[in-house]
Amino acid sequence: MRRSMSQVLVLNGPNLNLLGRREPGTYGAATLADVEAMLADQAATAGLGIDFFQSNHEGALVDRVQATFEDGTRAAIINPGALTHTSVALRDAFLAVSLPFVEVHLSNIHARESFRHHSYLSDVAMGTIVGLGPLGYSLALTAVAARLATDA
Ligand code: DHK
Repeated sequence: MRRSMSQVLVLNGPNLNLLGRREPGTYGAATLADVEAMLADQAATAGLGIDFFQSNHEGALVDRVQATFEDGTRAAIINPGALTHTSVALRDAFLAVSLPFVEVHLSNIHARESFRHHSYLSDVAMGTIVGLGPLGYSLALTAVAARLATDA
């Protein structure tokens, strides 16, 4: 059966609600609303349904990933913020629901402090995009759309 709308979920973790105001030299001038508006336009052009969720709380993000079991979400894009480097729970949530996802970081985490070099998500992600600013989210959506087109 072919679905008319594919559902993509865009997740952002702690402190990403402050984009545009937070360390702009590292994270840029675009706000999260700017990024989400760009992705909404891109998704509409691609005929994809898209949802957004940001939280500063690990458990809320785990709950949202778990909810994809039932809500028709077929792939995700996530910038987990600092939870990238700490959260076994978020990793396990993605594995629990078998949801394909792309991991995005605005900054190049490999060019920063060593504690940012390890991600608990990268080895179970479809792919990772780092260091390209908001463009990384757009490239991730392109990759997810291609994946959903082949899975349809
Ligand atoms: C965002 C954060 O909040 C940091 O904790 C990560 C990531 C990097 C980013 O580059 O988008 O280490």
